[in-house]
Amino acid sequence: MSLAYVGLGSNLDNPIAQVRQALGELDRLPLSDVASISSLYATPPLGPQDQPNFINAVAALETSLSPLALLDQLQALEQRHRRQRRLHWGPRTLDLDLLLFDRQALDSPRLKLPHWHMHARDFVLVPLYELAPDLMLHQRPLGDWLAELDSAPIRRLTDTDVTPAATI
Ligand code: A4P
Ligand code: MG
Repeated sequence: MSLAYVGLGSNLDNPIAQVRQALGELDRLPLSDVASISSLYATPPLGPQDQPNFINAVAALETSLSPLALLDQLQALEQRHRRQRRLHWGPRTLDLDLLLFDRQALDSPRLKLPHWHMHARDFVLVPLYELAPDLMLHQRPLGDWLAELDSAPIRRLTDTDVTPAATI
């Protein structure tokens, strides 16, 4: 069994519902179980600013899949959420990033581990820290990376936000 961390992001078509549905779908992936999930966060967009805020979360996944087989599954899941890749860093119904896979480091065009730039993104580090405060990233504790970021603009959703009628 390996332990993988998956970052979820959505800013189209009811993002809270997209992310919650995807968390259930991750749990049903073959040879995989969701071990824990972070809170959901409302986060200002990185990249083009003329797009809605994102909902972000991180899930820890216990899996017997290989890293590439897991990536295949994540991409198939994105497709099922009718994701269209139109604009780099543009709006999307569901983005699933494979953040970490055990301590593996990979640098191929299809899969880079740890995920590109995750160490500089509050919408990744804040939910990940909730799940794994003792994690090391590029030989540094996660908390050290986090301390360098201004995570003020991201907001943890509360129960009242996460109702079916909620909007962001
Ligand atoms: N790829 C390589 N490594 C990985 C990995 N570890 N996990 C390849 C997932 N994919 C990986 O990804 C492009 C290619 O990266 C894939 O073919 C895959 O084989 P993509 O998902 O098609 O494209 P993208 O998401 O538009 O580009 P990119 O650079 O991955 O963007 P990011 O890093 O995913 O950022 N703002 C907020 N607030 N919250 C967000 O979640 N997300 C993005 C997208 C921008 N702004 C955001 C957010
Ligand atoms: Mg991506």
